[in-house]
Amino acid sequence: MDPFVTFHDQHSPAAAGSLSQELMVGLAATPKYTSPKFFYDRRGSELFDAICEQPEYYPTRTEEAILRAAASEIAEAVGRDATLIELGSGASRKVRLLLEALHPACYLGVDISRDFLLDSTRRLATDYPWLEVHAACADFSQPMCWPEGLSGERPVAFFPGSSIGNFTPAEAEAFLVGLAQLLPPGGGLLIGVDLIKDRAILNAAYNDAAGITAAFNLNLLERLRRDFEAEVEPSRFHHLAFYNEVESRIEMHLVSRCDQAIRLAEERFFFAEGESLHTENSYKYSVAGFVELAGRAGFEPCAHWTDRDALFCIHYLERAA
Ligand code: AVJ
Repeated sequence: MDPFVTFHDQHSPAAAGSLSQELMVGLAATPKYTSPKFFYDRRGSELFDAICEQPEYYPTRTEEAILRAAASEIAEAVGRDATLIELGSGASRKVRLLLEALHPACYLGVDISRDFLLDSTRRLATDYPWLEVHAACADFSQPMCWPEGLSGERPVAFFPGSSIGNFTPAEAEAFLVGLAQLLPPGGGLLIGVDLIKDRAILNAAYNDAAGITAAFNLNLLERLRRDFEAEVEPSRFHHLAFYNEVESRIEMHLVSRCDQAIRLAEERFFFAEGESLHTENSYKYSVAGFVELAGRAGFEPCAHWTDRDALFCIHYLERAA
């Protein structure tokens, strides 16, 4: 039997042209950059899942442990019959740790990776027959609106994995302002945020020994070839990731091994040997630092949960009236 998922397509194919435009703006900039959302084609989403299994990559297993340990407290804070909206739902694995305790009226998974989203929400609908499941293919880094027809008493956004760390603090604040506008007063935000910690732990997490993070980073170039018909040779770049203590962020780069050009559409972009393409930032926050940022965006802190080693934090906040 085909499990029932209501699909909302908010990511029009017309956006493909503007995606390629967006790539070209970053490639023409100094220093060169691309948005981390370009990592997540099907292969990229699979590689990201593999990163989460690496022993050095503590965020996923730590957040899952917190969710497991705090599920009933989280449920108490959030309340039953919510409309649970997961942003960047990916494999929809983490939400499973909450569904029994939370018993939401409805689940909406939002992700930019269409096939991946459909597969994972279908599995969810199969495993939780009592749950009304929706899927929205959307780029939530852009203004969006909730699709029609979601049941539930109160929308609660679930934004796990410290995905918020991909934004600069100013962007994160603007993003939360936009999110607050999508929520009624009293609407909730359950958000996972990676904590500032010893740099050795951070550097190891983004330089796993098995080379999965490197493959994830380099897949961006494979993807430029596959989906954007770029001329680029991924083996002419190498993975670089390090903690920038001043900015409280991990930076990921693809560093050119030689002087070369890559071609996208009709444009050529020149890289000197050693020049980098900045592919990702992953900001880290203190508990107080994040509460302050969310407060400026109109969210009031209700509760937060961390692990014993203070590696990761889950905050529950409510939109101020
Ligand atoms: C999905 C953005 C939270 O920053 O840790 C993991 C992505 N990049 N390893 C992170 C990522 C390299 C991840 N986020």
